[in-house]
Amino acid sequence: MKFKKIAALAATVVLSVGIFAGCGSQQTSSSNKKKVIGFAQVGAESGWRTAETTSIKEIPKLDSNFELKFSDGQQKQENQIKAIRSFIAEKVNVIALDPVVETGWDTVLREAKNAKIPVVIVDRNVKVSDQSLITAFLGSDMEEEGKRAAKIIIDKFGKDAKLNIAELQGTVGSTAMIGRQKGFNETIKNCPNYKIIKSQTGDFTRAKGKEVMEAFLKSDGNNINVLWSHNDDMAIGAVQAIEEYGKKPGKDIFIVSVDGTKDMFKLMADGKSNGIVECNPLLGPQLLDTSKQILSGKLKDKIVHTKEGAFTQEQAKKELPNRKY
Ligand code: GZL
Repeated sequence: MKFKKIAALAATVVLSVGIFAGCGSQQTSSSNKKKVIGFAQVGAESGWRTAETTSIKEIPKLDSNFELKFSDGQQKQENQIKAIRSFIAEKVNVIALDPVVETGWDTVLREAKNAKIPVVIVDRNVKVSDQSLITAFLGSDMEEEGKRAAKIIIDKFGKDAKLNIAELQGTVGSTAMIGRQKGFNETIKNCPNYKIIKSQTGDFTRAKGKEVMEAFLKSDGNNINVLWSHNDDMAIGAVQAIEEYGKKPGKDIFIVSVDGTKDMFKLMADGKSNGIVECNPLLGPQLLDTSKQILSGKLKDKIVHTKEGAFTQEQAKKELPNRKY
């Protein structure tokens, strides 16, 4: 009888240790479990975008406690919304969104909030009815970029010059397009003879930028003094169109664009462009840092703007070797 009691007691002890250890191991494994960031990217429309994707995909190399789930939205909002819903279903720790356009996000971001998943808006911004849907924003001041682009033109020609400007707009409804256009137009208000005679979207791509510039040149080629392009890729397409039209880009037509890609710096070093406003795509480290702060409950700043510069043709050759994207 005594032996049986001891055996039963021993079995109970083993079982409870096992369960505890199991819990403990679950506890340990969950604390060792990697943190997952789900990133809903705009697409792959430009050199800038590719550089941003590369930078964010490198997060797990910067910190092996983090894993990245990536979705390419192919420049369609419905794809990005689907991606966010799948991240919610997969119970990621943080959702990062680079929104193709500013509006139409309230419903899906409320679903993320109800699932208690923090959302970090990266690069472009969103317009939502309830700011609590967004935990943090990190990216550029796009209005400032537009102002800097206008300033390069004013510094070159003076505010009293008579200038006809052709504008290649970015993706309609995106923060980059809205902000840059606003900043540029506000700055040239003080230049009574600056006229935007052509303005159309090239959707941030080289192909569309070339196509739209061809149409501008066909209808008014001899009257365009300046090309203002919301990004480098459309300007690169436009340079091809200008050359095929028989004019000299950077000489017959003064060209200013935004991003600061290597390809654009090469064109500017060759004298085919005149000004570049930098927009930093290397947001991976900042997204990792912001995610860590959020997950440890110590978010420092809800809004973080990236630091950027502006460059003219004279600076191109010297700056080109420094370009990281
Ligand atoms: C700007 C970014 C823009 C780039 C383009 O922050 O969203 O989108 O300027 C890219 O090159 O397509």
